[in-house]
Amino acid sequence: MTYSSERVVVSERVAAALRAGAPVVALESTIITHGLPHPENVHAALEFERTVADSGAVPATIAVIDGVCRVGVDGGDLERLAESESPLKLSARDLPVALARGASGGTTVAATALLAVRAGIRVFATGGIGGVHRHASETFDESADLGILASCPVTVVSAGVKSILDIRATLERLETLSVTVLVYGSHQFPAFWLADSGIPVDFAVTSAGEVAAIMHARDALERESGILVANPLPLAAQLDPALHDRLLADALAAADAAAVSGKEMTPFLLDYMHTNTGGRSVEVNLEIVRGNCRLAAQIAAAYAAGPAA
Ligand code: PSU
Ligand code: MN
Repeated sequence: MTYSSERVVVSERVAAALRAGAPVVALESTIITHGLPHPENVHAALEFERTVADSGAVPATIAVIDGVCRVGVDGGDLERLAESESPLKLSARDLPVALARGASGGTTVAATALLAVRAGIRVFATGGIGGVHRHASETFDESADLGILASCPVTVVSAGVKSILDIRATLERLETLSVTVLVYGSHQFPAFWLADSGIPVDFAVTSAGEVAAIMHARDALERESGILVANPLPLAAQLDPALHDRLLADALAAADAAAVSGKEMTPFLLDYMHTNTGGRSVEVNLEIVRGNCRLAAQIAAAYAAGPAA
């Protein structure tokens, strides 16, 4: 069933696809407003939608525009959001405030997952989800993405989490929160720009159909928990590990020196990495999201075909 009100509006195209039981893939928008530099973000927003469409599913980019949650933002609004000077970063707890104030902003994985499920969308593609930050034992800085994934029956396709985070702690929290973790084509959890974080996981999957079968099994158990599908980029496409390690150390030191904290932390570290790799990390980032869009579309199609008899 599609959900629509003055506050949450599902676009005609997305609503029609959902009514027809056709595959739909949600896309987040904080990656556009805070995850990628301008002007690559403008092209990226439209390109991710095209990649999903070319792979056989209907894209539904989710964002808040003038106090309305849009499930399926139109191209003009998306460009306007990507070009805005100081856009808001809206996680789940920020949505009520943005709506009441008529504000616009990019929705994080947490906020996007909530709105996607509310609209009846079960598959979601992004670059990397948020997670547990380094030194979280002192700062308590853990993304709301993890808690929301625990309570939303959505399958998120991401390249794991970025190495700016504490990947091991993030996986521990995902276990505690009972989020199912699958790695596509490998037993090693990826580290976003790098194909392998060095941390093994229990379950590798090798096809979209296998993920869909796991989603249907979760439904049969009447569980409302999310599934994380980590999709490593091909080894040949990864960022040079030596460059990666050097930049990461510099980025963390810069964040420390600038006393960055809270919701500014993720955008600060990403921006540092992007501006100091001469665009190379942005290219890798874009390639990762394209791959995740393709896999998410295949999973959505397999899931829409229904449980195997
Ligand atoms: N990780 C990335 N790129 C991103 C984000 C995370 O590699 O753009 C964004 C996502 O929208 C994610 C959010 O949901 O940052 C997490 O922010 P926080 O850690 O403040 O919850
Ligand atoms: Mn945080």
